Amino acid sequence: MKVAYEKPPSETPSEFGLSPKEKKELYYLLLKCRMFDERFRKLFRAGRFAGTYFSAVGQEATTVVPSYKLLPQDFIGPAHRELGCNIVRSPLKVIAAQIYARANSPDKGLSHPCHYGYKPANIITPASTVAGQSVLAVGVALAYKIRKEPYVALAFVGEGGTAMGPWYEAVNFAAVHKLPVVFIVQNNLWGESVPARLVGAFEDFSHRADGVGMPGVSIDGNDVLKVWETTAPAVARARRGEGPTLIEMKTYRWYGHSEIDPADYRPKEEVEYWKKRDPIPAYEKYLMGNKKLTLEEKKQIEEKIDKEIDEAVEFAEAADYGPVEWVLGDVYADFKADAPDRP
Ligand SMILES: Cc1ncc(C[n+]2csc(CCOP(=O)(O)OP(=O)(O)O)c2C)c(N)n1
Repeated sequence: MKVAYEKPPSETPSEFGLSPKEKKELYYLLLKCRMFDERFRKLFRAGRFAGTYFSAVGQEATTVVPSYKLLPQDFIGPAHRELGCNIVRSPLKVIAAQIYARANSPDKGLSHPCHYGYKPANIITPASTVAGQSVLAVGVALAYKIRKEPYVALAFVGEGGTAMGPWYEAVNFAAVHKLPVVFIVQNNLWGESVPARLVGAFEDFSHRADGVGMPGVSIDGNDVLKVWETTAPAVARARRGEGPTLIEMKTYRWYGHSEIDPADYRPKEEVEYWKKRDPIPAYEKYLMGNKKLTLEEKKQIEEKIDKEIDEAVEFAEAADYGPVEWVLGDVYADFKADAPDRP
């Protein structure tokens, strides 16, 4: 992995230092994201829910870390691989119900699996149209600016999505109007089976920022502390009204585009290379080396997460599907079939 374009953030990292307790909490969230993801891959393969499943294993740091310590009023515009944002801000049972497409999901079970959104967490259900969420995030940021509210929107997209016209329009508009947005581009080298080199004629996707007059930076998206030290200043800058930032995070998805994709278009060596750069053991090693985490604590955290996942799966599996009228109810005015209480 080459990062040719790394620029220092505008503030010194120490201003945004995490306490030992917060560092441990971040570890818990990263591990929860990984364990939930691996469990749901298995559940899909066991036929426990339909459709497909979009795993984000390997990319956890790029979503969990930027979502950590945001204000509740801050907004997140995720795409289909942003499980980590939801792990930080939404109850697991809500996420599980969405994947299972059950009536108690926030989207009434009507969206595609892994299109997680949860209004109380200020996370919008992503549009299936790639990059659509970046347009929405910019709209929300514009509202924050007009209302003079000190809140920030995070807009996530894959490197593939940055080739979309609407994404460019969103980034350009945010730069012109100095909107409080942080654009996070997760460059995992592949958009379905299309390699990054066929999407942008450069090594670093942060160059996309150059043409719109926005600061852009490329970083190792598998380095937990680096992600924090880059994202936190960008969020603070947006909150101060100084405008948007684009952060390219270089990372990798370990598995296929979704669970129905064997991903045999990728060289084995590439997969192995990135698996050795797993963000979670590297962070764990850092914590243990600095005596901020013990093996015993790690075991306790794993047991706690396992239990939380069991409960979320039970919640989803105990629920029904919504009636078919709900499909029409959200399209035609004549079909008024609103869902009952949802989580
Ligand atoms: C406009 C549009 N074109 C194609 C698709 C199908 N599609 C869904 S995700 C995806 C790949 C997106 O790649 P990237 O933005 O790099 O994100 P990643 O899947 O790698 O996380 C494609 C082609 C879509 N949903 N919308």
